[in-house]
Amino acid sequence: MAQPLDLIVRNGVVVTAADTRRLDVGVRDGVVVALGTNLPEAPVLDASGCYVFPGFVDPHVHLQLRVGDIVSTDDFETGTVAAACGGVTTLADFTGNARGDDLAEGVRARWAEAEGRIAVDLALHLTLTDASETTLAALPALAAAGHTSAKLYMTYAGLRLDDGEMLRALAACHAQRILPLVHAENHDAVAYLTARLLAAGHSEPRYHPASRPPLVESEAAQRALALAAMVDAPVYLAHVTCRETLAAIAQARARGQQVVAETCPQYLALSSACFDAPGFEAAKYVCTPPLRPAGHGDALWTALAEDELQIVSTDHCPWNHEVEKQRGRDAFSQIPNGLPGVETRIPLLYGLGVAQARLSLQRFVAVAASEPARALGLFPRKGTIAVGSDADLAILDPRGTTTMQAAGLHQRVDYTPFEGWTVPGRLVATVSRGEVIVREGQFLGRRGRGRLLCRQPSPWA
Ligand code: DUC
Ligand code: ZN
Repeated sequence: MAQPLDLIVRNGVVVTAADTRRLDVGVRDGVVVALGTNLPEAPVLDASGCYVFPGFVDPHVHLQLRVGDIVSTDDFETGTVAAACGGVTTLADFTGNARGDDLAEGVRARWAEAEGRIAVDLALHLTLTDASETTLAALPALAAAGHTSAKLYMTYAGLRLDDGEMLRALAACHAQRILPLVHAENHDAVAYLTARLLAAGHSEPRYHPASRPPLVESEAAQRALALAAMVDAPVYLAHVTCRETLAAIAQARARGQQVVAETCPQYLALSSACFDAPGFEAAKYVCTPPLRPAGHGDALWTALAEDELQIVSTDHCPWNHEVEKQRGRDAFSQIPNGLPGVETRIPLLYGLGVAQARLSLQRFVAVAASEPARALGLFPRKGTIAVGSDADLAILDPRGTTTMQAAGLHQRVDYTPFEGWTVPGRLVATVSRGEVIVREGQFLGRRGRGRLLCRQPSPWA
């Protein structure tokens, strides 16, 4: 006799990037083992009237990120609980090594911070803060151990690589099938424009976008793509915000390059008009690259729908407005960069994307689950609902609504940029490896239950 199931998610509409079907999902030992309509008796999670999506994957977050003497406010515990409450069952964060540090030790140290605390599964991108022979020599063993992606910054003192280092890093990643995620902004241009604004007395938060205009991003993106072409390497472009970068991506693809491109809800849903907020309120919207004038967001929605952009991550990097953001009272350049969003990505993307007919259900699943899992080298274990996949599920009731308020969210930060917004759709449950970890907004799981994910190379690497 077949072994009993541990759980059946019954009467829902199962949505993957490929199709939409009315099916029950049978789970045993944390894995999907059956999809059908006549599954044997087992404990039931009723999904009548709801969509059953794959657990969502956020491939770009910064939990307890140290920047100088401050640390982003969500730690591995609060950030992963917030993620779970936002329908997310897999996160990818970054190692925190500085230039010259041992990369393997960087993984070990970051994992030591996360272990025993994470509520959902976690991948770690390597951070390549230099491209020395010693650092690059560590890549084969790390790739073999399942760390198959790396972050390359073109800006930020202490993190950034110059063009020669970019070339060496891109080539070394390519040789090991490590997918390089690139933060593309022209470092020297940011420094020049920032100094010029401050010298002119323009120190308020509303000058932040002018210090990093679209050309700062698109010039660096174009350069990263040109450098990658020289060593035949693929590129994952992080947080694309503007039409100019979309054009650079199209140009690279037209010459045959492999480019994976990501944007974030803040660039889809907000604009630089947020900087009209009075006084220091505007500091809430300081992230890099910055929010863009209205119009860019529409172009990003279209690019997502048409597969010019593949992924929506959050770049979740929360700082309290009343505490850390205050460091920039005298100069916008001192405001810590970053917005919270790990808990609000899926409600926003469903409510503004699917419900407003900007994204099909399939495309929604693709950009928020399947393609991020593919980039991480985790598909089809994560990012879809199929026999053999981890039983990671997010159940959403399209008849409900979600109102976003900082006070009601699990993110540990004193604001949300989406305060008071109400969107169609309501997450009703999150299942991680067969365990119902969220029900009606209540986290029911155990902190520490999350696992560090060892990954295959991405098919895009
Ligand atoms: N920009 C980054 O590059 N990292 C974290 C937050 C942000 O806004
Ligand atoms: Zn980031």
